[in-house]
This record gives sequence, structure tokens and C-alpha cells, in this order.
Amino acid sequence: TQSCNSDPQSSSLSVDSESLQRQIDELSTFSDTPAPSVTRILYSEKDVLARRFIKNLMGRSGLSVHEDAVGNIFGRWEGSEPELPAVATGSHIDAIPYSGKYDGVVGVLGAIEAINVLRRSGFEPKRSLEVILFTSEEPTRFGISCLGRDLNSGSCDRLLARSQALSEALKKTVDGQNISFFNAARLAGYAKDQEDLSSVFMKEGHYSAFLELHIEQGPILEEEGISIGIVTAIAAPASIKVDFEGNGGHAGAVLMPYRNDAGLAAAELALAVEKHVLDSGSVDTVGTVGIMELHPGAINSIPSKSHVEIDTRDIDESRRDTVIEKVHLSAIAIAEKCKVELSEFRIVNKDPPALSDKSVIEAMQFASQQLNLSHKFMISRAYHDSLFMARISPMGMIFIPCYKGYSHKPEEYASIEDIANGVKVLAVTMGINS
Ligand code: HGY
Ligand code: MN
Ligand code: MN
Ligand code: MN
Repeated sequence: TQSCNSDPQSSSLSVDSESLQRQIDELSTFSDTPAPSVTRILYSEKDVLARRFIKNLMGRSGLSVHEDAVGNIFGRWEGSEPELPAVATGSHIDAIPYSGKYDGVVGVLGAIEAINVLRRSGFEPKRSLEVILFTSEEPTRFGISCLGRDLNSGSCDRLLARSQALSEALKKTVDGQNISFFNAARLAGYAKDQEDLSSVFMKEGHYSAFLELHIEQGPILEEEGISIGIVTAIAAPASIKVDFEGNGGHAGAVLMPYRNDAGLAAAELALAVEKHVLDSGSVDTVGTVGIMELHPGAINSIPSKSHVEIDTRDIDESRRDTVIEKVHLSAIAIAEKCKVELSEFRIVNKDPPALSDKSVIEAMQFASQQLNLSHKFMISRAYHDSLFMARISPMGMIFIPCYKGYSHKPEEYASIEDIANGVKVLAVTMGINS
């Protein structure tokens, strides 16, 4: 066998593509919506079944498995020097409603297969290798993206100081059915002691590197016929929740001059978001109103309440923040014009962008060259668990092409050949860093 420090020889790496495809297909069946869509919401029954499926695969790969208080799952291959900070890799398996079966999944199942590839090649790690299933990357259920990572962003002392504040905040957090975060977590077998989330916190330097394999969720690699994307930066995401309130009333009986229509205010705000984003002067600024709810939601009742959720991002943080300020001013002006109350304008998260670590980028480039895979540097416009892991560890991401760049919809697709390429680059990069 090779000495524990030697880099895995790229020629000796073999991916078991057949079983990896079978695992991707089987995992996609743990869904609350019919195939080909996938819906898998944090702590739902299907999420719990999917977690059991992954833990079983981790065990079969010889990884020792442990879970923290919010359900981040860790599979560890102890290295010859286990006291050194480990090399970690991972992603998520939660899926937004009616999405696809590759987003996040490729970075979890692919990571487990990368461990198998290294074992089959006779590689023995010096630093331990750790595969992480992040408990929830999508904001779907509780409106908090990268929940498991939010608890880890920043330096440990700040977080420990914040742990009570975070516990308090999470205690007040409920989903659309008014189920509290802690009740949902407990039903899924987590957060038994809701007071103490300290098991979730990681010290800066806990890992020597964090790597994430992910589909590009954009069309560039496929269009340019390139096998591997090496991510240099992750765009800065932000999300805002807005509520307008008016008097509502009978859609026939109330004449137009006497109305204060919360629905119209929501519609105007959506157009204002588009305007401010397009006025930013850069194609890198994006904005979406993905949620717009009208109350009472009856055709013959003037909306008395409207709820709008806005997602805006940019690779330039200050340009994104300018959009947020302008949207806020518009919301105030629109409330006045529609004679409704702006009852809430809440910035849920406003995160900085993340830069990949130079040496991790170089290792990924070396791995791609070793494997004779075409590759290019690129930014990630989607956010990932890596966005937060970058705050506590040197980070890097490997992208693979996906069909027409489709993601967050059932047509999402990545070929097993492209996935296998990504797994090999991940395996070699882990080996180099270990
Ligand atoms: O929205 C995102 O960027 C991620 O896919 N959740
Ligand atoms: Mn996603
Ligand atoms: Mn994802
Ligand atoms: Mn992600």
C-alpha cells in the first residue's frame, strides 16, 4: 500500500459509477412530491429517512458517524495523525419544493464515494478525512439558509457568547404551520436539550480545509464543454421579508378611490426590486421575489395583507447593499402611495461573499491536470454551505456541469460521467490536503 502521505495516484482511482447512480436514484425517492421532482424539507419524515440512508452508506464506507444537536452528520476516516485538524468535505441533501435530485446530493454521495475511491487506491490519510451532511442548507422551512453553518460562522468565542442568544432566537422560530424549530428538531431525534447548542460550534481551525463538490447550477461549463469548475468566490446572498397591511374589503362594493390594496403594494414592490437590481450597473446583481402571499386570498376580497420575500445577491457586497437600501426606500414610498401600512421590512440575512483559499484552488487545479480534465476558474452565484465554512476554514469548491444549468427544478440533471470526474478531483484534492 502507498505510504500514508503519498498523493493518491490519479491513474489508480476508480469510481463505482453504477452504485453511485443507484444511490442518487434511491435518495431521490425520499421526497414529498412525485418524481422527477424532489421535495425534502428539514426534519420532515422523508428527511429523516434520507438521513438514515446516508448514515448507512457512511457506515458501509468504514466511516465513524456522529451527529450534533441540530442534525449535522459527520462521517470520519481516522488518519495516522488524528490530533491534526481534519480535511472535511460535504454538502446538503435538503431540497426545496419541486426541485431536482442533484443539488447538494452530489456533494454528499460524491464525498462518500471519494472516500471509497481513496480506500480502493490503497491511500492512507495522515489527517483524518471527514464527510459532512449539513443539516439544512435551504431556507425553506424556517427561513434560515445554511442553518447548521450559521451556528458556526465566525470565531468560536463570539459564537459561544451567542449560543444563548441563538437558542433564544431558535426557540422563537416557527415554520409555516407554527411548529417551533426545537419541536421539529426533537421529532427528528435532535435538540433534546434545547438550551445547549454548544455541540454545534466549531473552533476556527477545526478543519485544515473544507471542500465541496456541487453541480454548477448555471450553464457555463456545459456550454463551454469544460469538465471541472474551480470556484474562486461565492456571491453574497441576502433575503428580506416584507409585510403590507390595508383595510381590505368587498371587491365590488369599495370604489377605487377608497381602497388601500396591500396586494397592489406587493406587486409594485416586486417591480421596484427588478428596477433597482437592473439599475445597479452590473450583470452580477440579481434579485428575485420568490414568495408573494395575499390575505385573505379570495378573488372578491381586496387583499388586506400581503407578504413578500426577496432574495438579492451580488459578488460585490456594497452594490448588493445599495439595492437593499433602495428597496427599503421604495417599500416606504409604495406604502404611502397605496395608503397601506408597511408593517414589516426585515432583513433576514445579509451575508458577505466568500473567497476560496489559494492553496485549495491550486490543489484542485493540480488534481484536474493530473486527471487530464479540462477546468476553469469561476464564481458561484448560488450560495452553499461553503459560504459559511469559509469563515472557519480554508475553503474550495469543485463544480461539475449540469444540463442547461437547470437547478431548483425537476429537470435538474448531471451525467454520472461528470459526477465521477468531480468525485476524482475531490478525492485527489482531499489526498493532497491530508
Ligand atoms: O439558493 C441558493 O443559492 C442555494 O442553492 N440554496
Ligand atoms: Mn439549492
Ligand atoms: Mn446546493
Ligand atoms: Mn449548498
